[in-house]
Amino acid sequence: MANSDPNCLFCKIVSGDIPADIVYRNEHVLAFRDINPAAPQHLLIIPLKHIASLNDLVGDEDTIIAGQIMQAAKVVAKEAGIGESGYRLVFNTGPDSLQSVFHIHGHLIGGERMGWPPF
Ligand code: D5M
Repeated sequence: MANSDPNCLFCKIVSGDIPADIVYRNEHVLAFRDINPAAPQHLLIIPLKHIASLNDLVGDEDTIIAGQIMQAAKVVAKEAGIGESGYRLVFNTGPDSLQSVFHIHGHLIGGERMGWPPF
C-alpha cells in the first residue's frame, strides 16, 4: 500500500501542501491543532503513513505505527500543558462515530474537566 493518498486531506498536511498549526512532528507521526476545537486543547495526532482508519491497520508495521501514535500522545499532551491534568485520546472509526477524515487521527482533548459517558 502507498504511504500517501493524493486525495487525502491529512496526507496533504503531512506533505505541507495544506497548512496546519503543527505542534509536534517526528519521523513517524505529526500533531496539529484541530481546526474546529471541541475543548481548550484539541490536537490531532496522525501517522505520516496513510491508513484510512483503525479498521485498516494491517500487520506488524501498522501495529508499530499505532504504538507510535500512543507514544507521541503523552509527549504532545505534556507540551500542551495537559500531561498531568488529564486528557482523552479518541479515534473515531466508522459511520456511527461520525469519522469524517479517513486518515487515522487520534483526537487528543483536554484542558477542562470532561464528562462521562461522552455522548
Ligand atoms: O475528525 C476530523 C477532524 O479533523 C475534525 O475535528 C475537524 C478536523 N479537521 C478537518 N480539516 C482540518 C484541517 N485542515 N486542519 C485541522 N483540522 C482539521 P473525525 O474524527 O474524522 O470526525
